[in-house]
Amino acid sequence: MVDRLRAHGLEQDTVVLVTSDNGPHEEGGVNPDLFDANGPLRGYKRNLYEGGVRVPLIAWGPGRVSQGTSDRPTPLTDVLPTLAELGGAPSPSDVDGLSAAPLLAGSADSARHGHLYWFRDEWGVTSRANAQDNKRATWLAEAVRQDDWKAVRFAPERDHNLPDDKWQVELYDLAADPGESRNVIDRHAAKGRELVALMRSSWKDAYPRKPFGTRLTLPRLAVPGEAFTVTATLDNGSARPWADAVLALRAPTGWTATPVSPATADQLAAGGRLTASWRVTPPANTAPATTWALVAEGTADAPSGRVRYPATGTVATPPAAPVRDSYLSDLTWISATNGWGPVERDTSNGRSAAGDGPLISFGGTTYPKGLGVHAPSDIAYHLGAAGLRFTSLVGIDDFSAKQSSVGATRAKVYGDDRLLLTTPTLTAATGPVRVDLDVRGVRVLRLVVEDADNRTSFDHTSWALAHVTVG
Ligand SMILES: [Ca+2]
Ligand SMILES: [Ca+2]
Repeated sequence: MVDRLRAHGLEQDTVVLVTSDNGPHEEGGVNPDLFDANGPLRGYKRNLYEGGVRVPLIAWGPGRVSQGTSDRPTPLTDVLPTLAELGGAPSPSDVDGLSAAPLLAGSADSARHGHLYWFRDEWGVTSRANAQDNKRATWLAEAVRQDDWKAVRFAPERDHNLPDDKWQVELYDLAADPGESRNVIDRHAAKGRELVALMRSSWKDAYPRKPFGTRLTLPRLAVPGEAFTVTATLDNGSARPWADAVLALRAPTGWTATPVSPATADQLAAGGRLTASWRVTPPANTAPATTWALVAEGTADAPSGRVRYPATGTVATPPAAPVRDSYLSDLTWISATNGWGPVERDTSNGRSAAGDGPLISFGGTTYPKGLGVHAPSDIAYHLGAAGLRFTSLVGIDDFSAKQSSVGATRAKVYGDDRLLLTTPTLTAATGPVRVDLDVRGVRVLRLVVEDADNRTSFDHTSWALAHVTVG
C-alpha cells in the first residue's frame, strides 16, 4: 500500500493508521496463541482485560508522523479529531476523542485522557475468552483505566442499574502486573470505589449529538408556479468560533430563489447557528411528476481554514392537474398509503394482493368507479386549484360487511391541510355517506380513512364514484 501511495505521489498527503478494535480472537479456527498474539496481556476479544482491549497503533506519514514509540493510551474515539486536525478541518466539540496529531508529530505533551471506559453487553462466548473471564463472558461488564490502575467489574444479572454492591469488582496495578493476574481490590478498596464511581459517571443512557454543518428543510411537494419556503441551517458544532459564515442555495435551472432573511453572519460562535430562508418558485411549465434536487451550502472561516458543508434535499413536482371532469381513479395520485395491500382503482380493497378486490358495493348495489381502501389510508391528488366540486359515496364496503359487522372507520377529506369533511363513524349498519364538497382553490386533495374503534379488522372502506369536476 505504501508503495502504491508513493507511485501515485500521494505519500505527502496521506497518513496510514494500522490498528484493531479488539484484541486477538479465536473465531474461524484461529489459534491466537500460535504467535502469542496478546503477548504478556490477559485476555482475548470480548474480554475487558488488557488483552481484549489493548492493541498497537502503528502510524505512517512522511513529514507528519515522526519516528518513535509512545505509551499514551489512544482509544479509537481519538481517530476523528486526529484526522480532522491532520486534514485541517474542525472537529465536533461533543465527542470524547482527543486529537493525537501532536503525538504523531513527535510532541511529548499530546493531550492524554483522564481515564478510559469500556462497557460490554455480549451474548457470544468463545472458550478462551470465557476462561479468562472465569466463565463470566456473557455477563455485563465494565472497565476503567486511569493511569496505571485498571478496574474491571461484572454484573451477575443483565442489568446495568444493578446496585454497586452486587457487582464483582477487580482492581489491577498495570505497572507492577501488566498481565492482570493479581486482583488488589482488598488492599486498595478506596481506589476501587473511585474507579467504580468513574464507571458510573462515564455512562450515559442517551447521548443526543449536537448539530454540525448544514441541514436543509424542504416541503415534500413543489407545485409549478407556486412559491414555497426552504430553510437551511449552518451549525458550528466545533469548539472554536467561525467567521464570515454564509449559507447559499442552489435550485434547479430556471427556478427562482429569493432570500427572505439574511444568509450571512460575521461571527458564528462555538455552538452557534446561522439560519436562512428562501422563497423558491419553480416555473409554471416545470415538468410534472419529477423529483428535483436543491443544495444548500454553508461556508465559514474556521481557524484551520475555510470550511464547506453541502446538504442536498429533494422536492417532487406533482402529477399534472386534471383538465376535465374526472374520476379520481383515472388520475395519477401524488401518494397513496393503505392499511392492507395497495389502494385499488375501481374495485374494493379485497385482500392484500393488488387487483384482487370485487366491484365496489354498498348494500348490494355495485359501483363501476371509485377507490377501494382499508384503514388507515391516505391518498393525495393534485387538483392545482382547477377543481370545482368533489363528490363520492364513502362507506364500509360489502367485502367487509359480508364477512363481519365489526368494521368501523371514519373518512376525512382535506384540501391543502384544511379539513373539509369528517364523516360520522362508518359501519355496515350505517351504510355509506354522501360527500359533496366545494374544492375551489384546493391544490392538494387528500382522502383519509381512519380506524374508528381501535381495531382495524374488516375496515374495508370504498370511495365509490370519487369524482372531481373542473371549472
Ligand atoms: Ca387488494
Ligand atoms: Ca375499525
